[in-house]
Amino acid sequence: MEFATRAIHAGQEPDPSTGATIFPIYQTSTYTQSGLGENKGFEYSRSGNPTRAALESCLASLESARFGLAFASGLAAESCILSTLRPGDQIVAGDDLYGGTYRLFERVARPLGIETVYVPARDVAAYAAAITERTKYIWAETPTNPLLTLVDIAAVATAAHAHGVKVVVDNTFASPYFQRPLELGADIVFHSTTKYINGHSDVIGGALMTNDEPLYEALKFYQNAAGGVPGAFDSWLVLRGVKTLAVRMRQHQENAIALALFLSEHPKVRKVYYPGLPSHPDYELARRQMHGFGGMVSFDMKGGLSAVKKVVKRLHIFALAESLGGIESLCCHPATMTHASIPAAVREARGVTDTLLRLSVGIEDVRDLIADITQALE
Ligand code: P1T
Repeated sequence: MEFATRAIHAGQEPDPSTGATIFPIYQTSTYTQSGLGENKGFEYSRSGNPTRAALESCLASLESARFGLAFASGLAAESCILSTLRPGDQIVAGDDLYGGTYRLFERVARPLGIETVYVPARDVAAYAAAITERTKYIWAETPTNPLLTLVDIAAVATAAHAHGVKVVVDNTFASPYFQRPLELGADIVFHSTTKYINGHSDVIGGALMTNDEPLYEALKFYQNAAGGVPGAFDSWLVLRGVKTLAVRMRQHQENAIALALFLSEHPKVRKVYYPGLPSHPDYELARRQMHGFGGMVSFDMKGGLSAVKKVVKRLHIFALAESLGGIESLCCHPATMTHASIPAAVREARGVTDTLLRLSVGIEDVRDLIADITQALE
């Protein structure tokens, strides 16, 4: 079955007891057992819940994976991956990352003896050169948040596997509609399902997918043992949201392309970051490794922070807000919002300047979006 069909049907047979076409919300913490050691596959909802299981099967199908695990947030999914590491282990990560991922590495993992080494995100040779006998994972966000840099997943995977290192890809920005990292050689792909997968800005969630059975068993153990699972209702909302992923992503992209082109010609804009622009340094890689360019556009404004403050105050349709990937358009100032947990000097050195704005381009009529930005920049 093709992607859009699987997004609607995978893991969701009609309910055998009632025929309900839409998968039910199994809002239960426990399951009555018919005898000692006799159950219908579920014992306690931290260990497993049918609604969550349907979501896990659906997301695994969309990422071309055999196994999927759902979590209460994207960071809970990331923490589960970190749980497989031990003191002394090392991660090599691209240097443009969501601020919360950086905080998890620096303020949770590092004090436990797990070190992260950062390399320029698009430099394949730098990942390979940073690998030591302590390296367990290469960790790549692609496209990156907020600068939309791409990591060549196939090339990084080849270099990593030559040293027995596994590759973790944060696929939140692209969504599986536009990019499937496991098909390119990654070992684990994860999402903040809060974003495009749910798509309606009403759930916090996460998921990870893999084809590596021993790794899946270890991750599933931590999902239950550490317990960062989503509730049945949130699982159901994500299952409902993901049904429209294909149509949403096509419209996000159409609107994003129009906005990126508009901003590229605007006199108050210094630089536009969008991998679908032929001027983007990763445009050729994007065409090779992705099936589209996505709905996120970042841009650097001329003038200083005061000009940025005025623009964000004047936006009407774009809400000034963290997060992304919902049907409504959002504008974020990474330096003071999503990436504020990165020390200013580190942030500036990576290009996340005070004049950078990040747009999550929604699926409203693009004429209204362009009009909103036009009046705000005037
Ligand atoms: O917020 P949570 O569901 O825990 O997911 C964390 C996360 C992980 N990876 C990426 C690429 C992300 O963008 C995020 C969350 N990001 C935002 C809230 C944001 O506005 O960038």
